[in-house]
Amino acid sequence: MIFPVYGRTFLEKAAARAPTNGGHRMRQSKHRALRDAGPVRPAVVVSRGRNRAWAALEDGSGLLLCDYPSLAELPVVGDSVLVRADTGADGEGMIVEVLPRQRSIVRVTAGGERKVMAANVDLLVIVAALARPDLRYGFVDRCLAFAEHQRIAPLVALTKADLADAASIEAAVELYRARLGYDLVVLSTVEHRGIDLLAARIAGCRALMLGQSGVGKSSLFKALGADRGARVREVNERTGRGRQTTTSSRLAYLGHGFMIDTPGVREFSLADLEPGEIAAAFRELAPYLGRCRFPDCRHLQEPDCAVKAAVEAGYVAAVRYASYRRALEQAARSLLE
Ligand SMILES: Nc1nc2c(ncn2[C@@H]2O[C@H](COP(=O)(O)OP(=O)(O)OP(=O)(O)O)[C@@H](O)[C@H]2O)c(=O)[nH]1
Ligand SMILES: [Mg+2]
Ligand SMILES: [Zn+2]
Repeated sequence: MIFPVYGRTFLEKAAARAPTNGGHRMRQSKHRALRDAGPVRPAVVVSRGRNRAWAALEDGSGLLLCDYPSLAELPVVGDSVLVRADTGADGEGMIVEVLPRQRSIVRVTAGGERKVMAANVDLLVIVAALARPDLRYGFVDRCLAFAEHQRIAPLVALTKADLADAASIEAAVELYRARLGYDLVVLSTVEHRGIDLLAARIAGCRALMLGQSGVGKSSLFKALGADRGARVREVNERTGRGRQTTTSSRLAYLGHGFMIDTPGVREFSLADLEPGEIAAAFRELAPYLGRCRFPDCRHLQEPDCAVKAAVEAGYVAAVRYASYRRALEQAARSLLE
């Protein structure tokens, strides 16, 4: 069965067009009735549209399409909530409370806008294609720095291995796994490569996939079988370009954990971080920080910079240092805008 997430029902549309606010009054009284009636039940937000959210009841008994008229803050995917089910048993309900978040993933866009992407996530799966589009080290490095700063475990998931040559796969694996010690998996949904490894790695985790559009997040979601149980689907998954682009986040339970598929992000900036925090989030720079001539050294043009010396000596990879510089520039730019 497919439930529309964004699509307003015909009745809602008709009510919105009607000259009286009868529909509005009807919903108000429904909200009052729901607030006062029945026990509250724990649930998790699995998808959210503009005015309503899908919540999966924690006892596994199903999904409810919920209003949230009395909440000061919008619920986000991954939120643990308390809901009241509609007594009409038509699969509708109301979120009456969002339980305290253990953590929220706040993304700052290149324009400096803050977006809460998800709540209660403990594993950030950084998805990047090895080819088509080419691997963007800068993007991966900013996501890794974000994970370090937020103290969320990262996992680098490199997709489309079937389209990449062995040398470029080897270069990425050498850098991230061997040199920097990050968890990494090389994947191809076409060749079913690495999927079991990924499944084992995320088992029991509350994982969120982060990556640019078209890198293969939804394909992984599907390969993991996450879309099988997920009855929440978007209405217009298929865009005019004939490509399937995810337009809202959705969560699926996988055993004891969950996985969240997200819409592709165009940019990912570290605008919330001070320059010193950005340097500290590049883990291999740690031995050199505090050893420059100037205590507030940004490791750019300054003389006697221990970081630049380490890059020149080959102790720090040039591609990572380039990512660091770009992250600094980009963060400064989005603060100005
Ligand atoms: N050759 C190859 N193609 C892949 C692989 N994974 C995904 N693709 C293709 O890449 C395209 C984009 O895949 P999606 O899974 O929709 O990408 P996405 O990251 O979910 O994109 P957005 O929803 O826009 O963020 C599709 O045409 C997929 O068939 C892979 O491992 N190998
Ligand atoms: Mg997608
Ligand atoms: Zn320095």
